[in-house]
Amino acid sequence: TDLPRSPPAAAEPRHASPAAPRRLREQLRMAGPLRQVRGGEGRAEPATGAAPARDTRAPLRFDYERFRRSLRHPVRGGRPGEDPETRARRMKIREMMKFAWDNYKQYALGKNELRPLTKNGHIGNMFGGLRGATVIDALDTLYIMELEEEFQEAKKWVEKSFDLNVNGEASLFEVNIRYIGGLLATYYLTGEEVFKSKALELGEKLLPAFNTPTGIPRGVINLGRQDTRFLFSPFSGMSWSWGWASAGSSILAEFGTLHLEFLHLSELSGNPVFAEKASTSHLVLNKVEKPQGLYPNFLSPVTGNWVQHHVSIGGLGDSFYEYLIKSWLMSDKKDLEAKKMYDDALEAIEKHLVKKSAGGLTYIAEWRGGILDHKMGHLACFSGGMIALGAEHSGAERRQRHMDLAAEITNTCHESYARSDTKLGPEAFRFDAGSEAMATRLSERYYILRPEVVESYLYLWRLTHNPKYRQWGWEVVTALEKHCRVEAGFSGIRDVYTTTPTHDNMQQSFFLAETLKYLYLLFCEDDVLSLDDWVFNTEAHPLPVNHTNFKAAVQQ
Ligand code: DMJ
Repeated sequence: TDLPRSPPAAAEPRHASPAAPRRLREQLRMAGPLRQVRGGEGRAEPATGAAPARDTRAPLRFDYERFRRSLRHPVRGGRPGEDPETRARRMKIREMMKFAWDNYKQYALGKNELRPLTKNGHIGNMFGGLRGATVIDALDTLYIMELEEEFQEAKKWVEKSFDLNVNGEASLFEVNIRYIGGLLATYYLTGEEVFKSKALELGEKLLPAFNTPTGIPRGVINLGRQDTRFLFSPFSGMSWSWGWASAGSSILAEFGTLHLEFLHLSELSGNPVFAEKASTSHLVLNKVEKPQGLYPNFLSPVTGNWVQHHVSIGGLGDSFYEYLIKSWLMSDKKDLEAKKMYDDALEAIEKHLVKKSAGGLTYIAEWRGGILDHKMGHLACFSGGMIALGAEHSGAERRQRHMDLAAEITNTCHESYARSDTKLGPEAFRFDAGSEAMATRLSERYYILRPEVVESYLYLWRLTHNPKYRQWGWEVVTALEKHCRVEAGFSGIRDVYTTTPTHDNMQQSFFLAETLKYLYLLFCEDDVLSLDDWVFNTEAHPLPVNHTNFKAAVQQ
């Protein structure tokens, strides 16, 4: 999701651990590191609840070599016999990545993003004093594209300059998906300890956000040192709800987008606390009544009840659904609870939100207390890929229905690009007042280098091999080159409906993490970062599927 920023609301006291997390902690203690927390065939514990012998063993030491041997496909590299055009297109995208990185390095290294028009850096206020968002977001893309020199530059910055000793209000969600996700992915890809230790250290700093009556975290966390002997800041480790979120609520797409990274933090540290914290939300969400089976976007971390009935598969809701299906996939299909939550949620979405326009375009509307808003955000366009990924693992009837739905939504998102003058899509498009897949409000005409549409192209390509997805991806490359490439990097544009757009002077870090990575992979063979071995977090950082090797490692 992408959220407006505003100063945190009044500080609230930290709360004692509630009952539900205590129960989880007990389950995890018995299950051992990265065993599935919830029910399903992966649970080996006897019904008696007797703790298995390995309960008392020393903390896990993650066996990286064993993990690498468990991968079913090589991580990167070209393959013999591929056609020259595909290779040339991939190399073009690699060149774009180098250009984006080189300019960031030259003008903004250590800042969070590059401002390509003014040739300086942007810090912003999303990351609580952390710096180098673009470095961390770019690391795995540089590695996968075999930009070795550039990868070494980024790594050097992490080793020498990435400072976690900061004191400021950060978005738990953004720090998790960009920093923790980027560091974890790079560790798994390279085995370099520095990425693992930084991820774990940062993960620890996020834990106080979960100190609420329900265990559902608040959205904003102060990253200051929590050791009171140092009196570093009176707000250190405290958390807040976003000032703009109604009645101190937490956001579905924020507290629901932690599982993938937090399970891996537990895996690598041997400490179940991360998995425990992230898993609490499923317990709470399974208890609360859902209007027509739908999940509203705002939930109180105090009562565990919904605060408002706004439902969206775009901003504020999006990656919650994504992490349900991906949690199941990452668990090697053992987290049956997450799979059921996903299946039920998608069924409700199909029933209440999926609509067809007069012109025959399928879209997913938003829902406000029972009233439909016939609008799709650019963010919602990730859902084509997600639904295709889920369809792949369904029974025959559902599989076909969901593959069709995924293809139709992806087609609609492509239309939102095709109907603009720049061939890039607007931030939101509507299906009302005679409008079809076009922005109707001036404030929704911008494009900020977002990845969701090419993300869906990648999944649809991998799952169908219909050449139109590569063709559509190439159209995006051409449009980016024409309208977003400036002298010193890539910039978002303020209006996709003019061929002489004004630039917004921002090279978003997710352009390097996601947009360019997904485009590159679209022109790779399927076994480069194979979906058999990896799941992409919502910032496109690949995290490994837990094949049986992890279990074997903890049993040694
Ligand atoms: C990224 O940070 C992630 O994809 C997130 O899930 C949504 N917003 C941006 C990209 O648009």
